[in-house]
Amino acid sequence: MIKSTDTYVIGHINPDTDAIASAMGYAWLLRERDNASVIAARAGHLNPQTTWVLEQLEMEPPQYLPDASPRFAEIAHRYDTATPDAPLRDVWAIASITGGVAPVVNPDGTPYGLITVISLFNFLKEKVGAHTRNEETRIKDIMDIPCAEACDTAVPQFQAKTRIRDVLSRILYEERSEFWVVDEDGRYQGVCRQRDALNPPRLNIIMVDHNEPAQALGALNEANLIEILDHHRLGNPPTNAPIRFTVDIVGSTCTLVCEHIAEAGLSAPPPLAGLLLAGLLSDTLILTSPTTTPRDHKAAERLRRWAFVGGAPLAGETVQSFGEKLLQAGAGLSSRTPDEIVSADVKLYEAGGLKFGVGQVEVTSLNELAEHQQALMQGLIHLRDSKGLDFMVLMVTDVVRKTSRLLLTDRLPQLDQLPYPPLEDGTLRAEGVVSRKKQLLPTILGALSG
Ligand SMILES: [Mn+2]
Repeated sequence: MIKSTDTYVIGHINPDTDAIASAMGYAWLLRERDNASVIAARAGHLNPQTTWVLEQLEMEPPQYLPDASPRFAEIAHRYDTATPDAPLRDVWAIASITGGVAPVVNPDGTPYGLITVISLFNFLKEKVGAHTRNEETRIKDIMDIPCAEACDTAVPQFQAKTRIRDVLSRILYEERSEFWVVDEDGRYQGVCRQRDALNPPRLNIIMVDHNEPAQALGALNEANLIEILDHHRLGNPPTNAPIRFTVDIVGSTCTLVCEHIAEAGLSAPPPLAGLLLAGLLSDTLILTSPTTTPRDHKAAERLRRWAFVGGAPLAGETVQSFGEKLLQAGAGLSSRTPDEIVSADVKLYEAGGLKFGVGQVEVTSLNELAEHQQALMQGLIHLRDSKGLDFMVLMVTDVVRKTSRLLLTDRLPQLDQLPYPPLEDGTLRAEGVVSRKKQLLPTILGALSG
């Protein structure tokens, strides 16, 4: 259950291993060091590499949080309930405590009706009459009547997981000011008040491994952004208050998390250390990508020491052996559909008046490209059209030979000056290019602005 009193550490959409691992690692550090109520989350589905590594380490994936818009669960008050045959005095007691509302719930858990100030007034009006001709009716007798008779049975119901803003206009135009909150089976979860729906509590969000709203979970502007920990180019949203902001030139966000853990005088438990090492080795292609810095080597050394101890899931591995299995687990064009491959690790950008996406897929040999090239191009065109982009690029990266080939949906004149020679099969040869953020993206941005 998503709760606004918690803080969520979350990586980018289309999460890769660094995004998942850094969120889990940083959430752990904040709990361990600060005793904070912090939970790791993910903004999308796991890729095959991350799935593989979590299985190896016997770890659960973080909680799925596709958007930050507050939901009814956030504002549901779980008031005490009565059954429809209970005497009115029972619900009167509840309503006296809650400020005029009492839920009447069927024995199967579904709502029967709400006792509200208005429903009570209407009920008394009926019993006593407009001209108090029944004024001798005693309160004691009224209190013996089953509460079902005093209920409003037409109160709208909202599911706990429904976003409040999606039905806000309905709530605003409704005469009533209290509503049911129910679960997926229509069972009582609580009562919400109109005033709470107008000003719901915001989720606290810490962004890791990204800082651009376009790469973030949905409705980021409906959350409190409280911190950013990242290693990408800047494109961060404005905030109302100062926030802790760390963007540094290292090969992975897991490197930054590892440094913070060490600075706190702590050591990550072996499975978490293995996961952080996986994020680091995945982003740096086992410390060979041009994004790799001495700090990444130092972090890998530290994580290796924590992760490969006797009795741990990765006992007996080396950085190289673990890294190779990891890259192998995410690689290949055969195990997924072309649509899955092109959308699994895609990032969207805007520059020079053009919207575009850059996807990346890893292979252990470029020989397998020819067989899948046409299908991948179809997948890229689908994605371009469904996202309303001007063009799509797919980086097919050979993680063994550390080089890439590029598939480009559109031969725009601006892209003619890219320094990658076209080959006979229509792909571009990007010799030695393995990093989207440090090599390919700056080159494309340069071409579009030039
Ligand atoms: Mn990263």
